[in-house]
Amino acid sequence: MAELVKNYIGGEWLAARTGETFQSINPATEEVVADVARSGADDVNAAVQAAKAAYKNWRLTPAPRRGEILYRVGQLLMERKEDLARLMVQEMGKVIAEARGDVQEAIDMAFFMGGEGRRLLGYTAPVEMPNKFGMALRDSVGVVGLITPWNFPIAIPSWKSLPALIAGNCVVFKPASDTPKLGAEFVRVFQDAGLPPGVMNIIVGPGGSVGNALATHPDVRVVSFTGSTEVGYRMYAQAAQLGKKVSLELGGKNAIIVMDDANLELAVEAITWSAFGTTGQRCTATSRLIVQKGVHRELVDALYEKTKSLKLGYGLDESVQVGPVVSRSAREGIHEYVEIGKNEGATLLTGGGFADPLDGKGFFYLPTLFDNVTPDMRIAREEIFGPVLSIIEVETLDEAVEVNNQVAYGLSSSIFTENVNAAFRAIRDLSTGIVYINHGTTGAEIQFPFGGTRGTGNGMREAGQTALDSFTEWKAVYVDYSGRLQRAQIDTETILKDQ
Ligand code: UN1
Repeated sequence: MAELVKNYIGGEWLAARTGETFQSINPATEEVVADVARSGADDVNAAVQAAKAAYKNWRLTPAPRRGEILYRVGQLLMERKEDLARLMVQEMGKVIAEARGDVQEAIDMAFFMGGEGRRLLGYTAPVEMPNKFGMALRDSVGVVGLITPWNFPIAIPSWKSLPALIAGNCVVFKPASDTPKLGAEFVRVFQDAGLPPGVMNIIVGPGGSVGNALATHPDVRVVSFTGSTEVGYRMYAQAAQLGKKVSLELGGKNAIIVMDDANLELAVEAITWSAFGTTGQRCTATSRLIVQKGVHRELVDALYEKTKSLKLGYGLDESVQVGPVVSRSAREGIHEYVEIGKNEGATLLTGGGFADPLDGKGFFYLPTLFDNVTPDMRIAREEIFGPVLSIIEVETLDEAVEVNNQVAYGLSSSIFTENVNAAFRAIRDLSTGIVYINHGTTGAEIQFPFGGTRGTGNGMREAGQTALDSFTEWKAVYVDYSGRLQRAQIDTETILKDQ
């Protein structure tokens, strides 16, 4: 039996109370990466109780001290970067260079949020009365539940846990069932960095039982979820009944617009990277290419050649550019969309089927290009989460923007143009949470807000200082040092006269 991935509750690694296990599978080799505790609601409850108990001291620990622990987390992540990256390739399939980038994102976030330990800025403002002082402070909220996906198994947990912890909250973290070992190794970093027991807990297991129990637990004040729109909105509705704050990062249907005046060589590089990097399994991946008529043919020809040249295989091989998709069922879901695209009348240029670079092993799918896609087709509207790019031709910038904006999601968008006026119009009019000029739709940096409009979320943002909004509540404080009753809005004039 492989090593068992356990829960970390109150500073102890424990098997699930159910006694059951499941397996984490390498999507390239189909080997077992780990046996994993199949936890349930009782484990979640134990973790929430441990977090609640630890909160008493953690909220009172000065934020700069909390920040020092986060700096140690950053340091340990740096030391373990290569090991974590290799495990990531094995557990979810992304190629090694990208896996290193995933860990790097967490390192960046650890140092950024460590610095927040000496900021967590509030503000003061003048008040109406003499001898009175007013200030607004960020306050911790208590126990927060973090539910994360498999596609950024270290980065996304870092976006959620680090701001939550620096603000003085305690965490119960549920990693995706496809990447539980990475989740556990991430938490081990906090343990080794000296985070007090109970402040950070992990429960591994299926979304249906563990995720649900966490999102509906009465003692969990905030739920931060990244995953599918369907699950996210269901969770949002349940949490609303219980008065919880919810932060959602859901689907995307991101587009790159290429104008006639674009640098096409650059555009081809960027499109290929954004569409097929991480095998198209990023929320920010490019799944639509909106191309102006004049360069359609030339761009598609170049893109075709580039797409055909991509090397598929096991991501531990540094020369491999595209790894497998995460699971057998994910591959089937992608293939269903390809069939839908063909039935809708789109032109399949290349790809459209399983790939087999490892001779019968692994869940590989060929990078796929569909041309002559119209905006109403399902492959142009629905998130596929795989290496499938739909190409849509337009006549003008206005039409391109309209096509971009008419999908249900609004995470990331991009335009390639050498015309500064067109670029600024696009910045103004593209209705996504992230906009790129002359760069693909992926590659957000941690110091800026990350998130999207419409069906991509619920108006919250991760990363940057904005991340603190999810994990804090404002406390307004008034200090009256006049020694008398000064009624706001009422006594203003008389009190000033008495001065
Ligand atoms: C995601 O796909 O959910 O901007 C996160 C990017 C990465 C993060 C993606 N920094 O593509």
